[in-house]
Amino acid sequence: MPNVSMGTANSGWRGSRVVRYLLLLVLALVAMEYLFGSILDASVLRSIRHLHNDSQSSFYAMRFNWAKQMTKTTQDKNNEAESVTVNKTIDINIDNEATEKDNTIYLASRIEEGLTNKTIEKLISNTTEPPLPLCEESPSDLGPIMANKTELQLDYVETKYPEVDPGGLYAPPNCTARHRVAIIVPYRDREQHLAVFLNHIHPFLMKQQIEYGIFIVEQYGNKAFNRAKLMNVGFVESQKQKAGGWQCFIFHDIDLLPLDQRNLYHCPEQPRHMSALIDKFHYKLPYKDIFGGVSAMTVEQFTKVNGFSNKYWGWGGEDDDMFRRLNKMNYHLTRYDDLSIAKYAMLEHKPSVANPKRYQLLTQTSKILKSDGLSTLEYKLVKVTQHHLYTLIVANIDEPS
Ligand code: NGS
Repeated sequence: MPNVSMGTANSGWRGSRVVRYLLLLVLALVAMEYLFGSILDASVLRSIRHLHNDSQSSFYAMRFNWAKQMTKTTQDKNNEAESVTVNKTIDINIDNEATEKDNTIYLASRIEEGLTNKTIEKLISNTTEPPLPLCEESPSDLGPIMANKTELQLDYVETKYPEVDPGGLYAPPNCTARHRVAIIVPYRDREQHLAVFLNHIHPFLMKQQIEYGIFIVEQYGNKAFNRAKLMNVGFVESQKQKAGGWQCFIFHDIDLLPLDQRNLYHCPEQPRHMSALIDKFHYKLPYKDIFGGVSAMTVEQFTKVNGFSNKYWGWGGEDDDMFRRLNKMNYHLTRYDDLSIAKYAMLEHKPSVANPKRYQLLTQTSKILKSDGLSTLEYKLVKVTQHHLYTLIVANIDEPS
């Protein structure tokens, strides 16, 4: 009997011990779950917080830009050029500290796992601040500036202007820009000019509080230079790079540096010739109808005239051809009333080889306008690369088109 009672007492004691162990186990599980959950949450939050936060970090701008590029690339996986763009931007990112690298890997792996565009957009849209006020049409502190023509190393210039996003893209940080402007620069073998041009043009444009991108369009191969066809390529390719597209195009020789910030890089109602007065020509307009050097056209104006002619190989005439196209389509060339605003400095270079056919071509402009230009443009895109201060578009334009 005592054994029985002892047994009963023992089993009662054992029973309550089991209950206590069970309780402890449950508590431990709850604690582990709590901790485990927190760890998981924290890792996700750390990555997302990186997208949301940290406005002091200049890396933020790059990452944000990269995420935007990712969105774009997932929309068009067949476009090799855009993939190149993304790779380049990732290269820039992975130079940064380890945690940022982890976050890049995290985001990249999520994208590989098949994260949809929508989800990425959601991550991005969560970062969107309330809309900023509109920028001023013409900021009040603009005025004449000097041009530094001294030789510079491109690598050095590329280390300047951290406020510019990869690809030479910029939007004012404190206001919403009124103008979205693509600067199209035809290019070949002028690295010296490129460095001086970028060093001058970025601070000049930032001061005007516009949203802009610098597109250097390089001719591949050895055929005679075709400035006008490169402009057409720049127009088409830069539009592909910009969600919603650019509204205004400034076609810009690389050897011209604007000397007055009041020379606004916008597109007025009629096409504007910007580079009226150049130091090399003693600040005198060479002739009334000149449309070369730097000129501004809206998307509508440029497409209505079917872009530039593709037929001008070698120096001269292609800008006069554009002048005729504009007249033919009932546009008229404009300049600033106060011409002193339109002053430029020209960088030294060897004279280019003139196109002997240019005068003959000019006699045909109005007849062939519709069958020569954007509508018949043919080229092979060699590559598109985002450098810090510019997007480089290399194109083989050898096809006669
Ligand atoms: C004209 C050219 C234009 C050129 C302008 C100024 O003679 O293409 O000179 O050139 N027209 C013809 O040759 C038909 S500049 O001295 O600024 O390089 O833009």
